[in-house]
Amino acid sequence: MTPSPPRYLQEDNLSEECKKLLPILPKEKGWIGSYIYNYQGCWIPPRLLQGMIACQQRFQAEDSDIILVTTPKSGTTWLKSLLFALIYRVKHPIFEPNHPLLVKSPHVLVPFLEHTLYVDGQVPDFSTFTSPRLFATHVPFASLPKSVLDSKTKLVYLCRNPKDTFISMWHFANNLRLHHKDTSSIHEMFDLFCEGLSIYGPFWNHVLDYWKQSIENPNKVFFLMYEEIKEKPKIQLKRLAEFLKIPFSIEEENCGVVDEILRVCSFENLRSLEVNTNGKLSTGEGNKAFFRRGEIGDWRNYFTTEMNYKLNHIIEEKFQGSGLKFSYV
Ligand code: PAP
Repeated sequence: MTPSPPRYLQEDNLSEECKKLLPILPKEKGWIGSYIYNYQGCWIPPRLLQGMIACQQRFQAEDSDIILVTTPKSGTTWLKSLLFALIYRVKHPIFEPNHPLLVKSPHVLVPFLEHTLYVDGQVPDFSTFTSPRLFATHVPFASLPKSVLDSKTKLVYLCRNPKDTFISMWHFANNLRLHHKDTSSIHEMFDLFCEGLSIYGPFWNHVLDYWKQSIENPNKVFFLMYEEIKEKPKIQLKRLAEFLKIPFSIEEENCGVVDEILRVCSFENLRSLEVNTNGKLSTGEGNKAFFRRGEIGDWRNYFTTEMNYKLNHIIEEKFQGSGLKFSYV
């Protein structure tokens, strides 16, 4: 039996509101066969659009909430696990042999708002969430629920250099596309990415909007790159703890809490766990799809000189004057 694509990419049983909206939105073919629509400047498939709108209408942020915002394939799974371990380290000491991260996917422990909690227009049950509540989202700044902006909710933003982001997305899409009979080549997908046509894209707008917010409002938005965590994991984890106002104590540092969080959340450790090897998400994806290679610079194994030239040119054009610099490009 051919497995179905993940639930968030299916287009059946959409709400009446969403069905009415779709025909008036700009539409393009997505990477995986279904269409993506442009809403509030962001390219998004219908079911995620439904989730995004439901979330905008109904999500009531609390001052203590922490929301991880990422561009897809920038290391969301990694930062979800780091944040979970960091924030709940009193309730779940990292040395516990049955720590939740050892038995549950980071995507279950830190659910996406539009992608999981609101995707079918359901009313999420927040009663089981511990304060501070920790959520994730991929939505652009302009599409965040108003209550997130009006409250003291903190946003942790993560992106990754666009070349590795594209390669990671391309691999992920290839996995999903096995269920369709569509074989767009890397070049076709690359051209779409360059035109801004990627899920939650354009990539540059997503990154630049949060970058600007992190400069204007540094107590609200903490901006991180995948490469920065890879290069200096300990320093970045400690910065994150300080931003969230839960710094590590000297005792914790001396007892190796910081190192142990990094070890538990490392690619090698998470990938080898039973849950992340054989487990599946409720959306239908195998957890192992989120642990591919976990390295910087894999784009070098795939990019032609032309692709490199083209993306360099776009990076230069889109980010010039912003002060934002990607490394390893
Ligand atoms: P999502 O946005 O769909 O949730 P996300 O977790 O951002 O996916 O992307 C997965 C990428 O993070 C994969 O990158 P790759 O394709 O270049 O390999 C995955 O390997 C990487 N990744 C997952 N967990 C870790 C980790 N613990 N450390 C470093 N990289 C990781």
